[in-house]
Parts: sequence; structure tokens; C-alpha cells
Amino acid sequence: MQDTLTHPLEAAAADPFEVARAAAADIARLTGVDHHDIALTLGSGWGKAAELIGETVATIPATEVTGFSKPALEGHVGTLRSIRTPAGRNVLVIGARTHYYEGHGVRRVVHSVRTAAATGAKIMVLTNGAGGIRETWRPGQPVLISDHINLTADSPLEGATFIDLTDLYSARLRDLARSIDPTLDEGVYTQFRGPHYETPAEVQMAKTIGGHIVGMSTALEAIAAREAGMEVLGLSLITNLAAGIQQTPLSHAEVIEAGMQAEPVISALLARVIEAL
Ligand code: 8IG
Repeated sequence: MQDTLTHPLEAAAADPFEVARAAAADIARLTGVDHHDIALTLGSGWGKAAELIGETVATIPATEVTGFSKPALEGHVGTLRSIRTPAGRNVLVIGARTHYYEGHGVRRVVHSVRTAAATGAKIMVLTNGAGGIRETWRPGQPVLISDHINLTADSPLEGATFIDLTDLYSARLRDLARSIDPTLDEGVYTQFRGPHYETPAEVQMAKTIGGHIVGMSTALEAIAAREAGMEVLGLSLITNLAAGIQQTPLSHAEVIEAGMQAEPVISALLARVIEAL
């Protein structure tokens, strides 16, 4: 728990990994679970998966954990949950994502990932709601992330930290997901800064440079997960076709609606994938 007005990640001299270790210690103390094996960030549309993964051992407000809360004014930052699977593995479910567009900097964006690694998690499952560029895709369809293009012009890595991103989105884990659902398609996730959706011209640019999915969250988190040595599985729920691919304007309401429709199906899929990891 922080008790100062300065956010623990904001001081230039702060070591984000040390803050993550403090957060992991908070999680161990508050959940009574000394380590986690798998971490799972739930994006729009994926929320129902938590109930299906196993038995919830503890649910804690993210604000109780170092680095997850703002210093002065407290927004709703969601919960962290510790779930025990039937196979006896501990899954840390992160229902509190900080987006890059919130403007708190990339340390805050990837703090949950670094914390997950500090709890012992070796696998990071990142889910999100996103726009689809492939015309064969339909709202409500889950797709695997095969690679990404980071258009944020930012990185969670600081200094001369050179990290290889070949096979960032583990081929092993993608194969495993496809063994659960052979119909799963895959594509390249293109992260924009947001929070505006793209213009149709930007979507055409993303398509031209090799993107298939447009989103605002996952690439930066995946980089931090790889830096921390975790194996990454990325799953996008296509909640809308990207601007100009679908003929109607994008609306947040449409995104929420598609997420709600798809939620039972994709949550069941995700639970089965987690069980197989
Ligand atoms: I949900 O069309 C969702 N998130 N960048 N573009 C971007 N992010 C998204 C979109 C989209 N839909």
C-alpha cells in the first residue's frame, strides 16, 4: 500500500522492477497465495472467463496493491483475483488494465505485467477487445495474436535494454490454443495510441504494413512480459470491424454489445485454454 502523494512509479529514480516486487509481496499477503503460475489480463468481452477457470481463492481491489493506484484521486481500477485451477495451478487474474491513452506513462501501463512476473508467473495471457481489418472476420470472433506492430512510438524498456521479439507471441501457446479450437484464426495486432479510433486511411495504412487487428493495449504489455521472461499468449476479441472496413461508424456501445454477446463463448474457450497451459 502506498502512503505517499508521489506515485511509486513516477519518481525518475524509481526502479519499476522493485515496485513490481513490492506489489507481488502485497498480492501474496492479501491473497494468502505465495506464488502464481499463470497471469491473465482480461480485456473487454473476456470478463466471464474468471468464473470458469477454477475456484476463486481471493479477490482484492487493485488499489490495495503498490503501484496500481493513483496518489491522490482514486479512480476505479478494478480487482486482482487469485484462482486455483482444477489442475492445482494458481492463476492471477488482472481485471485492472491501465491504458497508454490514460497518459500516466508506459511504466504504469506495464506495471501489472511486471507484477505478474514478480509473483512467479511464467505465462502471460493477454486478452483484449479490438477492431478487425480482415474482411472475413465478424464481430464476436476471437482471434490469436501472431505478432504485433507497435505504433505508439514508445516502449516499456528503459535505457539500452535490447530484447529480442522474434516469436514474442509463443508459437507453442498458439498451437495449444488451436488444439482446443481449430477454427481460431490469427493475425498481427497493431497498437495505436488511441483513445480515438483510427481513420479509414489509418486502417488502410495498418493493412498495408501487415496489420490485421487494431487495438490500444497489448503490444506494450507483451514487450514487458517478454523482458520479464514470460511466455506470451495474446487473444483478441474482434468487437468491430475497423473504421472503413465496416460501413457504419464505430461506437463504444457497439463494442460493448459485441463483447456481451460473445462473452459466454469466448470465456469458455479461454478457460479451456488456461486449463491446457
Ligand atoms: I474494442 O477499432 C476496439 N478497440 N485502435 N481500433 C482500436 N482499438 C479498438 C478498436 C478499433 N475496437
